[in-house]
Amino acid sequence: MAGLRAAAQFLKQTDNILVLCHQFPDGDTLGSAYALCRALQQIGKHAAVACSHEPGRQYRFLEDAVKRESFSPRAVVTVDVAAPSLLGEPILSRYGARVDLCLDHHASRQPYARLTYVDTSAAAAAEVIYELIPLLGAVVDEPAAACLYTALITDTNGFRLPNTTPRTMRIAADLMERGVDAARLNRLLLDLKSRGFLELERRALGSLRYFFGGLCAAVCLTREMIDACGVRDEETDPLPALPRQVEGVLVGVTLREKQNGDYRVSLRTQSGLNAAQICERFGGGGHPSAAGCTIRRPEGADPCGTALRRIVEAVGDSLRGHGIHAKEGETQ
Ligand SMILES: [Mn+2]
Repeated sequence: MAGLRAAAQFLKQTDNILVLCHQFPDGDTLGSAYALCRALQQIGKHAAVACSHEPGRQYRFLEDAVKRESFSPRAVVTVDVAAPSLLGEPILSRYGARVDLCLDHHASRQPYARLTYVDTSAAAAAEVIYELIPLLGAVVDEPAAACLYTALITDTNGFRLPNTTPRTMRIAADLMERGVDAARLNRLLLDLKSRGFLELERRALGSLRYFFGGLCAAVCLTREMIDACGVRDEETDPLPALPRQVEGVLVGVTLREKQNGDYRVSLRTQSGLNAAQICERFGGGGHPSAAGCTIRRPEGADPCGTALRRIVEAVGDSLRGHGIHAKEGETQ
């Protein structure tokens, strides 16, 4: 909390504050940034939010929480940004080297700001912002509460992930008491799918394959599939959750062809199998149960199959490393 008080003190003493989100912004970085920006405007500061990429359509309502202001920033704050590179372009070149304050909840991170406050026990950066707002002398009113609630359900996937704590639930309850329509936001942000996305999901399921007697499930999204459904790359983010939903699956693999022919691999694991360790073999990384890596332009007539074979081999090693001896190869 001492660090958070220092952060509040810094913000109270400055003005023309620019709040930065990470690239390909999700509900946490956006909701946290807009809630903070609103609180700053409430105490009479000039404040604005900036991001390298346009927010998805479902997040557009967050922008209504703040007045649009333009100024040349005197202070630069990041929320939910674990490393400057995650700011993306053009924000990285413009502000990456002059971040005054970093507010975050990521455990693996590099220090890059003059002042940093990180709470790794927070399920979302929004929990940090929720505690910061009263220290600024501002109040969490209904629009700010909606921003923070959006952030919470994004990073906890609707309070389903293990990062959800009693504190997360207490904050959510308080946000509801401040006027948040939780059911409406849950539907808007967790349930609603575009027809294009649903079609892509259908095709992804069509590509579903099982390995090791069903302990590993994999789906492959080719460029052709993604483009045919008219879905933007960042809209495919929820798909890696799909293969792991299957009963008995310990490792879910999702391959997605990028514009340049590389394959982005997303791994989701259960039962202590380390997804990050598997991805590190291919130069990637992440969390123990969710990680990613890139397979550079796999060769052959079936590049996705080639990429998948390499990943499945690594998954097999990981299973054996855990003393799990499953049937080799593909299964029905
Ligand atoms: Mn976050």
